[in-house]
Amino acid sequence: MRSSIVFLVALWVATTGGAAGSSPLNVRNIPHRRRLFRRALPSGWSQQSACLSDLASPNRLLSTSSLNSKLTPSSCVATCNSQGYIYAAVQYGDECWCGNSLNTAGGAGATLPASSCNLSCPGDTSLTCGGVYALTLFSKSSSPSPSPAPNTTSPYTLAQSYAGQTFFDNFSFFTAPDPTGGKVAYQSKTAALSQNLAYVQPDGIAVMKVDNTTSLGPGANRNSVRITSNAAFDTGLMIFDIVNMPFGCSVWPALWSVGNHWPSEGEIDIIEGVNLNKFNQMTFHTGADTTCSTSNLGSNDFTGSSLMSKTCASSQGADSGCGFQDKSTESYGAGFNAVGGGVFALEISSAGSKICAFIYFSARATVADITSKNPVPANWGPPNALMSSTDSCQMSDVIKNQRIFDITLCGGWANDAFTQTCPNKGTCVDQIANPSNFADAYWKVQSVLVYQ
Ligand SMILES: *[C@@H]1O[C@H](CO)[C@@H](O)[C@H](O)[C@H]1NC(C)=O
Ligand SMILES: *[C@@H]1O[C@H](CO)[C@@H](O)[C@H](O)[C@H]1NC(C)=O
Ligand SMILES: *[C@@H]1O[C@H](CO)[C@@H](O)[C@H](O)[C@H]1NC(C)=O
Ligand SMILES: CC(=O)N[C@H]1CO[C@H](CO)[C@@H](O)[C@@H]1O
Repeated sequence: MRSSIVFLVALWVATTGGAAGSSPLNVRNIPHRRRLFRRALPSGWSQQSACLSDLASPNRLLSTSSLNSKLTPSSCVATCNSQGYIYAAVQYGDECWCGNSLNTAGGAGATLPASSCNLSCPGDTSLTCGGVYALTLFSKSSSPSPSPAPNTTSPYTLAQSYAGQTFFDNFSFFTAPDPTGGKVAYQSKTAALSQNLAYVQPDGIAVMKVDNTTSLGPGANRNSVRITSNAAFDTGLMIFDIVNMPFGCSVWPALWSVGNHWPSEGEIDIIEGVNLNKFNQMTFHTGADTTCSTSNLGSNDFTGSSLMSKTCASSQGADSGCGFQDKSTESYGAGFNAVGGGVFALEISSAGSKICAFIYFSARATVADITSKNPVPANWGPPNALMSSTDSCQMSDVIKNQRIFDITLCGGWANDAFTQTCPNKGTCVDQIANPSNFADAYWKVQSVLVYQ
């Protein structure tokens, strides 16, 4: 909730499983009349090129050669395969060349007409075994072994369920002034229920909203809702199934978890944004340990955009945390609501003293093992945001997390970003008076499930 950074945006198009195009076999260089090999090649091997140029030493395309008075392409490939090489080539009739890389530095490896590989093989004269400084190349595919079947047994069991008519029973309603300086008056449970700012629909979906019916005088605070779970969790997997999220000019919603003491017990922002932002921002804040960092991550470890700050340790006045921005417009605001929302998962785990926390988002179209309540995060692919600590970053820096939903209005971030994200609308505070500005400012929550 305390982060105040807005950064690069990039459009991301979800890939759906379209039919993979089959690449046509390149038949151009295969000689018509003469077969290259008759016996099957060893498993994983295939012909890579019909005829390539070679050069004299030291510019040979492959590293190792042997002579074989009974040479055929199959016997050469078998020889190279048995010696652990990934390339094989026949040349000059009786030469078998092997190697693990192609040395093209001197210009060897250029494609020649297939007719240049026209010398017959001594082991079978109906076949060709290259030519003069001309070779036929074979290679072993790099990953011939089939990958093991994924483990579909969840490491988790369901510990807490917030859903349906009892959704609000295990949350407390926060009524203090907004710590982020927002122009809101957070309502008690009784007041929120009586004003229909918090209720459960007959279909079991929980709603939390900003007052969108009352006209206010200048400078007045607008009624809103902020709830905190009674239970706190150090580790586990929390799955939030959200049907609709609040957005709009001056609106600053967040779904986040925080410990009892800030920042020493950490904070994780799962959904956060302001005004008309299109992309969700996710942020990890830890206590004072400055070795908690995201600078050790590789760019393929997560799918979001890593924001500027990579030091997760947060304090008053230096509270950027380790931020990530989702690349999908389905992750936030109008784009999120248009697809019926989606599922966010927060996993906090530890391996020894190492902490690993990630946020995973899937727009409405489902993750089967989440739907079936048998979640296996290891099968989901890279998360959208990730903090995976070095050994020195202590687990105790992000513990005792509680979950909070809130919708604040204006306040630090929404004010600062207002003219940029809601141009020509005056100031953020100007928005507060008119209730029609808050028609879209509501959460609809299917469930919050906590697995441990
Ligand atoms: C084999 O190919 C080489 C190079 O293209 C050519 O010079 C030679 O005449 C060919 N020999 C036969 C018998 O086709
Ligand atoms: C599959 O995952 C479960 C839960 O983590 C674990 O208990 C089990 O040993 C795993 N099975 C295999 C074959 O790795
Ligand atoms: C208030 O918001 C609700 C959605 O929660 C919407 O259905 C209703 O039309 C809004 N009312 C006004 C007066 O904007
Ligand atoms: C963990 C916790 O607070 N559980 C409570 C949730 O609310 C129900 C009542 O609806 C209680 O019975 C549980 O103890």
